[in-house]
Amino acid sequence: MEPSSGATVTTVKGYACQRRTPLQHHNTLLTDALLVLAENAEFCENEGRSVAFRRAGSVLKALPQAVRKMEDLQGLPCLGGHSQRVIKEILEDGKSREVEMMLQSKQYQAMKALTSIFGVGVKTAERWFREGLQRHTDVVNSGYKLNHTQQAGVQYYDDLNTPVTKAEADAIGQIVEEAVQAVLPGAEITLTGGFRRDKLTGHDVDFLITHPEEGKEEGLMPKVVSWLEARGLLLYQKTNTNSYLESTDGPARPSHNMDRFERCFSIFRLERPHARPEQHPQATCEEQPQDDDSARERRASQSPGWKAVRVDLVVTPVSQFAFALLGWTGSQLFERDLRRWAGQEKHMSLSSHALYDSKQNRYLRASSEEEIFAHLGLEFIPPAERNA
Ligand code: DCP
Ligand code: MG
Repeated sequence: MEPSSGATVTTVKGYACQRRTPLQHHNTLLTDALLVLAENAEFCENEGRSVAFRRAGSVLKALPQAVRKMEDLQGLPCLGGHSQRVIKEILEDGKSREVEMMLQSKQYQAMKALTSIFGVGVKTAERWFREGLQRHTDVVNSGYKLNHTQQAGVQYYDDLNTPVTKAEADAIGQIVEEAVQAVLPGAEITLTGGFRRDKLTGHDVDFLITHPEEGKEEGLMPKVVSWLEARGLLLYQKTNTNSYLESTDGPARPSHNMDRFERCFSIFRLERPHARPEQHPQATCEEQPQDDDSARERRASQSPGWKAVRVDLVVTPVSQFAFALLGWTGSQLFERDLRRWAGQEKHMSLSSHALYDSKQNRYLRASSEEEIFAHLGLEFIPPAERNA
């Protein structure tokens, strides 16, 4: 259909991995609303619907200008009827009633609060909500038995829900670098995730660790963890060895190295710059149970000399490094569409470990992200433009 006169016509490709999506864009009012709908669908365990709203939002992020009228949307991919209705309402009234109501709803608010506890997924949050819990403090007061991860989640709730800054990510990077060099000289660490896409803040800090000589990285994670623990730098850690075999990454499995992929989910104890004299973490833990508003205010006013920060560490053999780097840089939607593009358009299977070509029946090697994009027949998109 020809766009009516006056419409700004923009061509946008259908897969997020074919588009350049900068961090700053021109349609935040619309994308924030679509994100609420996506989150709500996720809380209802409707992944398809959630991805559909995320895709619609992602297309708007890639536009070079603000959408002003519905005609501006002509020819754009991934905009379903529901997304278009919401966009129309916002363009006309400045807001969407559906989204406003959702933001006000007890269920949305509770699901948002409960799933923001580290270690709590949608299923658990849903059960707790049905049982009357609405906030993380309700969980503390409920007397429910929490697993090790959830205990850390409620204990460090305030810190873990305070965005991590780039400066904090860099400070953590120095610590990880020191730990890694101490246990395996010559090993290399790389900051990935949102910070590699130039985000200014994140919910965690993601690192890849490798060694230029294949095999040297084996068994590295437990040593790094011990080094950090011996210095009191970890408040929590859960190390998965062999995560590749357990993963559901599908057929993109190289026939070797796969049991060497190690991952550590952790919470670092990061000293604040110019911190006041040492306060031991245990002292604060013991204060936690009486977590009412006054307790929280008291804690905030006597903020300890350290901050709890979520950190993900991944050890990868150098032969898989480029795949791990591409897979861990994100964004999540960019990754999802890379895998979808590989499967649907190229008959290939992409994971954070390898790229398998089903037509040639072989793995395609790569030592850089550029080579992987080339294998996939895609123009290279730099990390800062993968904010889909
Ligand atoms: N990733 C993925 N699928 C998952 C988990 C992670 O594709 N199930 C990839 C894409 C993410 C990257 O790993 O961008 C890092 O995961 P994070 O959850 O840390 O996401 P970000 O770093 O992008 O966001 P934030 O800044 O909130 O940490
Ligand atoms: Mg991250």
